[in-house]
Parts: sequence; C-alpha cells; structure tokens
Amino acid sequence: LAVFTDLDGTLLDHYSYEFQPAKVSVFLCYELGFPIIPCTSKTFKEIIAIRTQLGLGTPFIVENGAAVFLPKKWLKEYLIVPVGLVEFGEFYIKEFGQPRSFWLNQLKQYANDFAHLYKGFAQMTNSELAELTGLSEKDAEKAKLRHYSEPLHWLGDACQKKAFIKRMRENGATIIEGGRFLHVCGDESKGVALNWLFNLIKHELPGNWLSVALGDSENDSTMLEQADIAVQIKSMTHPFITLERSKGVMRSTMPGPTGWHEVMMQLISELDNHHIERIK
Ligand code: 2M8
Ligand code: MG
Repeated sequence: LAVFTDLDGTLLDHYSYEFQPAKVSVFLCYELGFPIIPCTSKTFKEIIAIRTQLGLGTPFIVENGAAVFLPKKWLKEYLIVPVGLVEFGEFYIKEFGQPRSFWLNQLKQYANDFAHLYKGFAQMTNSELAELTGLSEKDAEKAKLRHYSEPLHWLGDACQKKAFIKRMRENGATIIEGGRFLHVCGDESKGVALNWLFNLIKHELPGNWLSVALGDSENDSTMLEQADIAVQIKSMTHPFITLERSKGVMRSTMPGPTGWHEVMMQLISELDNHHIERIK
C-alpha cells in the first residue's frame, strides 16, 4: 500500500500542526513497508522539517502537485535510474508547475483591481503569517519560501471571490482552496503528481501496489479521484467535499491526525482480513 497523504488538517492538526494522535498508525505503516508520501500545498523547506520529525525517507509532492521530490538515497535503494529529472542537492525533481514569479506577475497584470481584496504570502511578514496560521515565525518563513504558487488570504466576500477566480482562470491560472487560503497556480494538481509517482512505484518496486490518498479539502479532490482507495478526513473548517468517483470513499468521523489514525487502522485490518481470505 502506497500512502499518499495531505498534511495540514489531515496528518497534521489544523491548529497545532501536531501528528501525535497518528503516531501509532504511522509506525505501523513503517513496519508493514507502506511508504508514506506527503502530498501537500506546503513548500520544500516546510516538508524537509516535517519529514525529519516523522522519520521519513520517502519521496514527496510539494505545492499542490507542482513538483515531486525523489531522494537520491531512495532511488538508489530501488536501483531506479532518474531519466529527464532535474538534479537538486540530495534530490531529483520532476517539475509540473511554472515559477511562482509567473503567477505573481499574472496577479499584478490581470487582477490589479482585486488587489485590495486579498493579501498574498509575498506581501506578508513572517509574523503576520504566523499570526494567521498558528505556525511559528520560523515555520512561517519556510512557508513563504515558495517556488511554484502563491497562496492568498481572501478579504472580500464570496461574490467577489467568484469574480476573481473567473478573471484568473481566463488568464491561465487555476485557483484552488486549501484549509485557509486560495492558491494561485497552474494546471498541475495533486492527482497528476500522484499518478506520475505511483506509476513509477508500480513499475520499479517489487510487489502488488495499491494507492490510498487521504485529504481534507478541495485541493485534495484530484488525488482522491485518482487513488485506488480515497479517504476523506473530516475538516475543521468546511463540510466534506463532493467527489465524482464511482469507487467508494472512506470518511473519518474525527478530524486531522485522530481521523488519520482511525481510518488507517480500519484499512490495515481490512487489508489483513482480505489477505488472510486469499490465503485460505
Ligand atoms: C497553506 O496551505 C494550507 C493547506 O490546506 C491552506 O491553504 O490553508 C500552505 O501554503 C502552507 O505552505 C502553509 O504551511 C499552510 C499553513 O496553514 O498554509
Ligand atoms: Mg489539508
């Protein structure tokens, strides 16, 4: 089982960014050899800090599917030869997104009349962002170090938001909603990045792989549509998002990491029974 997981509001608590309630099931995944692959709107710098805390050596997906980072060590372990990837320190990168500067430019050029209705990460100080999110100033600084997208704190009403989204769409942007912010980016998505990475895993790693995707917000819908098993984690800020998939969706009754633990324990025991049934 390859576990593709959103972080904020899913594996991490919406307010405290802690993952403690899911610790047991995270370690159970390690034991079972299930790679945990963060697929998040967070930046490279933010994930580097989190994967150290979680003890992860697996690939990860940044800024809502804009790029997949593959650790050189991980590629070597599975004898994977990186073809057509960009080299970056200890990683190889598969890029799907355009540079953030492009989107900052589009905002200025085509949505200047909306400028009073939002505040983007580029316009915020570390302490302002920390205040808005509950991140520490150090972590807020990491969230501001973006490469492919610009999150906006929306200050206008729903009607103005609709008009803004329409304008940006007309100019080639995709606007997706996370737990707190509107993200301005291109047509990359968590779903496309998941597919690319899961195909690599299926082809290069031994075993019969299934993918599970866990997420809590609209920006997770594309990965939830793509995965073999979709899990919706109850959100602290909004109701469950609508999915079009014909295959079933599992839903947690608890939010954040408590819900992650709840569903993963259920899934692991079901896979176990299924496995035992097949052996019988
Ligand atoms: C932003 O992402 C969340 C994800 O749901 C949001 O839109 O509310 C990100 O851009 C991320 O970099 C940051 O850590 C997070 C903080 O809440 O906000
Ligand atoms: Mg989330």
